[in-house]
Amino acid sequence: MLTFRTAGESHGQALLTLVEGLPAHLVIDFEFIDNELKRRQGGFGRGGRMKIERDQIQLLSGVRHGRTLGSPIAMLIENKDWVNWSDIMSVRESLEESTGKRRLTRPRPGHTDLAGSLKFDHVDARNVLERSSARETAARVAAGALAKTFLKAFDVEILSHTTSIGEVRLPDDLSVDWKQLEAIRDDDVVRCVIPELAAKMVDEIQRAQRDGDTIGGTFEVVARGVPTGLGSHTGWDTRLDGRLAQAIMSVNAVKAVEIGQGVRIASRRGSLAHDEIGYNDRERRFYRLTNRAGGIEGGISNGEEIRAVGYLKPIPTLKKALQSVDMITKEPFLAQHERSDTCTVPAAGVIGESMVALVLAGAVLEKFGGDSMNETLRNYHGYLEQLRNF
Ligand code: EPS
Repeated sequence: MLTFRTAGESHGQALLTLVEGLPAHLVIDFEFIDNELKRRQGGFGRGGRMKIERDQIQLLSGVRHGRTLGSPIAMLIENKDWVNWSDIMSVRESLEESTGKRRLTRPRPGHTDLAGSLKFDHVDARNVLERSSARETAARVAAGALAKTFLKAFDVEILSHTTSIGEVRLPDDLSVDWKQLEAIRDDDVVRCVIPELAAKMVDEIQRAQRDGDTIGGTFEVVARGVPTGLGSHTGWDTRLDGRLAQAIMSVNAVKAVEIGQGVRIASRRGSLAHDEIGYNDRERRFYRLTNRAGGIEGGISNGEEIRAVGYLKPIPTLKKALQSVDMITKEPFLAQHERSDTCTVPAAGVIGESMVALVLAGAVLEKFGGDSMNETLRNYHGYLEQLRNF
């Protein structure tokens, strides 16, 4: 079973990721992992923090001479900003003066501040927000990069693009193809495939910035090369669509997930909602004339591209603060403002890719098993032969 865990506070010393269950002999591409981290750091609308951080992994265990050992893999990403917070975020008991600094007692509506403080009995919401911060997603992307590396051995590739920022959106019926996704440059500021819309998206973010406001949007993750048969209809928690939805929904600020055209087909008739079936004699495989289902039927991958859309709310740290109540005095106040981003949709697409990669890599290992890459690949190729002979 593939599992991963992260640890670390946003302004603590470092972020950590522990990945368990990858087979032995997977060749690690260190540059690829760092490049994935860099992709996540980009995007128009990020705040001052991204000028400080230069995310890179230190791989600490589970790999020897560039290959996985089959043992737990530990990775560390330094928080460069920590030097400015080492007293405030000290793990040891600290001076009264530094514990009081950067205290947050006026919770931001839409943030974890209040619910988390009440639940964990903290009078300083910093004890909550430091972990709920989207900084944690850097550690997820490191794990996701390993999952992507693993999937590549099975010819599965994953990319994403921005489908809307605020009111600026791609046409509903436009299906962006793989070539268009590949053409998005790593340093693209909004990661939208239509240049005129990309320019409007930048405007939309700038306007929000000027107003001291924030803005949300949507991204689509596409996985190609996924074999038929990942996930299962046999249990509520084995369904691949449900697992993907949970994984994408867990990305900070994501409030809804759509598989394929799931939201859009809810208002259509059945005759315009499903994907008709064809058979390719030469390749000896079934295929679909359309892909409204986003590559999953009955919770099982059907061999078409897997497509999932994440919907992000505008992030809740606003310069133009909303009404709140001080947690200690109970007096009404405007919520506290922290340095933050205006828009994180382009970065969220990269994080979405990682979450999809982790779910798919887990589903591949569940189906094909194996302790070494040779064993997993042998089982996989045997299964492909079975499909061709069906
Ligand atoms: C975040 C607030 C900002 C973001 C941060 C997420 O950080 P800071 O409070 O240091 O300005 O930049 O995102 C990251 C650090 C990152 O790596 O994505 C928040 O409150 O969620």
